[in-house]
Amino acid sequence: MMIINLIGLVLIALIIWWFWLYKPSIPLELSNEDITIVVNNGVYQPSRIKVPADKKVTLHFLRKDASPCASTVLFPDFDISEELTLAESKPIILPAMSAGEYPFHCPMKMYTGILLVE
Ligand SMILES: [Cu+2]
Repeated sequence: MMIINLIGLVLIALIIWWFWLYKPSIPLELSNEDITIVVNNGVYQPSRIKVPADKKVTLHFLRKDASPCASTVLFPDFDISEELTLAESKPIILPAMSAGEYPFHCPMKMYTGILLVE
């Protein structure tokens, strides 16, 4: 009984670590005109995106994860909430932004990313 409880606790800890604490160490900064962000395995790839200030930017979200978690992406600073269709590239047009950091994420913040506007 003890052992089973312990295994359960370890699993819960792993799940929390994966979804909320784990930050991939891969270089994830991208600055480009045409940015595609792949939504898969609990991460946006890339998840740190450099974009120029005072310019409209289009991000293309390509969702590969079938879980409902991956189906919506939010940009809270701009009141943007977009549905992503599985295996389709969805363009999201962002307004011209002033320099700063703007997060984006799924409704439960399991998927998280950040826009670095400079
Ligand atoms: Cu989620």
